Amino acid sequence: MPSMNERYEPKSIEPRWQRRWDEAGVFRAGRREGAEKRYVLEMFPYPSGAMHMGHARVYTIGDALARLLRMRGYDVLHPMGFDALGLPAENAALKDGRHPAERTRENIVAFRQDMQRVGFAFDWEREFATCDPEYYRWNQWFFLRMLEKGIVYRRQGRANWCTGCNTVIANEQVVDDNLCERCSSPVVERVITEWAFRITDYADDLLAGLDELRDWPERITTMQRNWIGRSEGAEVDFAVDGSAERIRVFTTRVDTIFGCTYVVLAPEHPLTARLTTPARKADVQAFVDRMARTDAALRTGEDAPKEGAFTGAYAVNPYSGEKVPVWIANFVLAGYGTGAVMSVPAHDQRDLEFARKFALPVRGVIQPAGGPRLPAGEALERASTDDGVLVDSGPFTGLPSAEARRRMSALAKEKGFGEASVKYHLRDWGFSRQRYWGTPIPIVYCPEHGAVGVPDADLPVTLPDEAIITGTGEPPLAKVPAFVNTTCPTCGKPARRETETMDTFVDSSWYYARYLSPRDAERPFGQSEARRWLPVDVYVGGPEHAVMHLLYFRFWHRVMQQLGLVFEKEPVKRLVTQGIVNGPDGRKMSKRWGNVVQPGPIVDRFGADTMRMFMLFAAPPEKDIDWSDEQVEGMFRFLSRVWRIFHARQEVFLVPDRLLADAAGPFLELRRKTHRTIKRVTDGLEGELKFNTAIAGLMELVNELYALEPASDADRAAVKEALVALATMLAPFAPHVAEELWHEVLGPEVRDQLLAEAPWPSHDPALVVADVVTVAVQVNGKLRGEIQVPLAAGEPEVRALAEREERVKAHLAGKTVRKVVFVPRRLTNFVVA
Ligand code: ANZ
Repeated sequence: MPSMNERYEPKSIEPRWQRRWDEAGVFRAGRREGAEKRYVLEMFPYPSGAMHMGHARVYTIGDALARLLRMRGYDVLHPMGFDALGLPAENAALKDGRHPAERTRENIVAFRQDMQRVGFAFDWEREFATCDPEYYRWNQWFFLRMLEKGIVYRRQGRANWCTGCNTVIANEQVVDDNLCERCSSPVVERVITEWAFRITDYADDLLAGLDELRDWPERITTMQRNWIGRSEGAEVDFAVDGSAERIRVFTTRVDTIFGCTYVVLAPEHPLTARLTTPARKADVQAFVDRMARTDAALRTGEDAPKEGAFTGAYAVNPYSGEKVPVWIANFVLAGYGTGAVMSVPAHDQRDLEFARKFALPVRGVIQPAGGPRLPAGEALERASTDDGVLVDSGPFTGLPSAEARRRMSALAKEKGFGEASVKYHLRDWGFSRQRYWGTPIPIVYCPEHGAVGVPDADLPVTLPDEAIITGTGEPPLAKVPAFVNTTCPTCGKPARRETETMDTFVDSSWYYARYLSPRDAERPFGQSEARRWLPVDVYVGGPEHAVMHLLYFRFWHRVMQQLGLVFEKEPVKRLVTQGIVNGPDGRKMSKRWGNVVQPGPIVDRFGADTMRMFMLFAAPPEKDIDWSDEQVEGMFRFLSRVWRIFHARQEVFLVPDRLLADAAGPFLELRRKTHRTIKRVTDGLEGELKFNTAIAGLMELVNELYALEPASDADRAAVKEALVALATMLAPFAPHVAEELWHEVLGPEVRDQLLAEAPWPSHDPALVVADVVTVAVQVNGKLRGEIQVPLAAGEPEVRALAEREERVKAHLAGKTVRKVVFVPRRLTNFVVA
């Protein structure tokens, strides 16, 4: 008789199985060659001091899925690494003077330990950190390939300068009210030279790809679509009255041009100074200066009051010949379109607000189809922005908007004053950073040869150990002469190294591919590995990455495809964005609210399995959850209850399975319950990730088990079947206790095996049907038998069962069935010759 420990003690169980899994290497990918692959990935962490609840949740979700898929027979790749470069380590170094490398290494050790204690099934042999020179050398290698292809270039431009981090940051890192996403300091515009990726060349392709991403949350693809912001429109030239200058505007609504009553330039527009009449100079200059000090987001926000100044100049509408005044205004940006707009206050709300403020005329020219007549301009309360039919629009009057846009663009082209045009809100990705803790950009500046790429053979260009971290905005690398002074790869004469480093979003743009061959010293990753493992099947991470990382890595994947390294366009088939773990008070966990719960102490107190079960049971992956001590305790009680039912039923462990066939009455019902639970749990898991309903199903099964007291060996066999199914299905969620109980119940049968790679159970369809009916079976109209069939059974199923009936068989023997008359739930009649 087996003898189980009476109490559930996770502390004595969890480390033991973690060791066993590790020794057996069960989580190593590539051990099931013939099997289909699945690549499950979670966004890798920035290794700050310790793992927090957000991490614990995302890795628990990915882990449950990876474990499930392994049990379902796939060859699973589930790797982990560290996104280790970046500003936080450098900012911390500024405070306490410790070297970022040292701090990062320490953090990684601590973080890895935290993860291992939760029992995540990672293939740790593939681990790397992006601060390893053996990783970032490939960032440099990619940079050089992209330089060759013209995808990387040096530009002079306006960049977002974070006044806190003292570095350039990407557009995507500027959040509401022009603050730095990371440190919340104000962001200002600065003119700088920088390196940039031509991501805009990929705008259309990135957009088109979104249509194929059917397994991404629509919210994310919509955000990407808006971020790329493709606008179809037209560019049209307005001649400046009395001058040879032309103002080119970009509009998406050229059909409204007969309603244009003024033209607006961005204050920074090069024509602003040239057009302004002497009388208006002082006013205009004052306005331009003020705008230079106001940030773009505040200027153009929908609620921002409309402000502007008249330049004194007039422009000529190329379609109507009408002269309209030229203004400058806060809401027109230099960086979008052509930096100039034709204003149609009747049909554009911003233009209307501006017109009201400065008493400019309002003239409606689009009659909404079927709507009430457009009021006169003076009476218009809100701009009417819908398409409709053109009125008062010269030769275009009467045309529908879309048709008018086509014809008007064609006319502009024909007459040479414009053309159809497509604009994007997406900007090229400036990735120069004036900081230390990043990938050095592999460029050497030679007085004779200019910017020369470092030869591949000299990679990696490693970060010097000596880190003079200034935080003042000058590149720290510029202060390390041993790094800066080098020779030109082309002529060998003295030259200087580039001292900027790469944005850390470069690191995360291709790390998923490095996991395929993390130790490869010849290439970023192997091609046969790419064929085997890519794309990532399921990627789990935070929705906050909708337009940064998740756009950049789609871009990078396309570049890798161009380089022949990968064989499909998209890096990730299915994206799962997990919700937040809030504090017990429903607010985001934060030191400020004092509501932070750390995973470490929870694991100490209740065990990793309880924490994992809580996370998975609280809500489906995409939903936010509130931490709840009561629910965590409830989960611990549930696992203890599971434990105790195994303990209470130890006598069933040794019963042979063949007795199952004899189970009857409530124990046949238990068998049905077991198989229905298998079906229910399985159905919602792989596809829909319904971990919470799966766990609910297991809870019901446990209740059922408590309600029954087995008396015969057939009863015991049914209980054993349920216990085995329970332990097996618990494995993805609470893997340690599941492994322990599975070994208890199956004992010598599974001695050297591990549940972590055991097959997932399958249900017996006959036991799953809810209800059965008795159906008469006739042969040539004579009753020859009665059979029990599932209520919902269709003809083929009933016929197959009927043909197996002994008496029916006898009457069919040697005859040909001409026809089968089938009445659902009533009868089946074989007409034979
Ligand atoms: C005239 C017009 C009439 C417009 C109308 C709209 C409605 P999206 O869709 O975002 O591409 N625009 C163009 N360049 C601009 C700039 N640099 N700064 C601010 N606004 C700019 O927006 C295109 C529309 O935004 C353009 O079409 C233009 O206003 C304005 F009934 O032209 B429209």
